[in-house]
Amino acid sequence: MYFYRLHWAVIDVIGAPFDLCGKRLGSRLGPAAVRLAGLVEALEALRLQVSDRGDVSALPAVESDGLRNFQPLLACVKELRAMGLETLSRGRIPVVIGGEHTVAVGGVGAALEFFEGDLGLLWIDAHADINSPGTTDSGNLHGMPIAALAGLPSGKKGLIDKEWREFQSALVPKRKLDLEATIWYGIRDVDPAERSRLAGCPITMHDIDRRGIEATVARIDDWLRRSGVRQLWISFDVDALDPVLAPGTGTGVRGGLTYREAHLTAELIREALDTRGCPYRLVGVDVVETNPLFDSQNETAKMAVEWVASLFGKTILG
Ligand SMILES: [Mn+2]
Repeated sequence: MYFYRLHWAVIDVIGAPFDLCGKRLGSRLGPAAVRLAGLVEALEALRLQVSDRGDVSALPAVESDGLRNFQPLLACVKELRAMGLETLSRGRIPVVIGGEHTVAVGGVGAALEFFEGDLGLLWIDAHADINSPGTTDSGNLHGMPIAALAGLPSGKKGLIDKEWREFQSALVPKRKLDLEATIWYGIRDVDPAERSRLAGCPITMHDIDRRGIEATVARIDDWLRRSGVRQLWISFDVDALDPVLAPGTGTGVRGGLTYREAHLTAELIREALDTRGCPYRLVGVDVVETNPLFDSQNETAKMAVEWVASLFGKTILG
């Protein structure tokens, strides 16, 4: 067991300007947009100590017969994983700015290793992101990060299978993501092959409409307590938000979270984390899929910054 003391209030911001495994290019500009929207300043205003570690390197696209742009992705997530491990070992909280959602495997993989698999994952997203190479329609790896983290097989043969295995062994050799400790939140565009894989706690937009945010976040808290994990990683894809509010993403799906719903979610998660005796703690965050090429006046990046500030304790009356 690691002796681990969390220096609450110390955050490492890490940019991952990678977008070669998605549908549209442009989220490589996400880290710059989110920084310009004031991420570091917003966290500092909450009296948190923040250090901006800069960006991991992003290689150019390559032609191959295997998974599309697999090599640049592998290089990016390996570097991110190493930085994530360093941040965690110093007792700090990594806040990773994407880039597309594949970059989440870097940070989540690092946390799985560091905490020896004792990790819950809250995946806030329009999509379930649990395709594997054998089930995907698009072939885009950005729809597969959860399958990779959970150690699901590729369902393919040859080079694609070899690369998929290489990807998984580079991320989490032993401690895979436990799908029973995975919570999806805000999903509304789920492929048929993905439905049977949603083992943990899938919360759709329908569930949120029906029960409301407060009851739904209580369910998340309950699920985490029952699953027994002591660490939580939150992966926030801005496409969870309604595209009317947050157009700056390449993967928008109508019918997402409103501004108030998104903030109430973050505020209530913070409340749960700050409740005396809460058995789990927040150890890492991703903010991904911000794509300024589709945005209007950087609104989506600003929204992302405000959301992260709410998650870290910003309230209306302070
Ligand atoms: Mn996603």
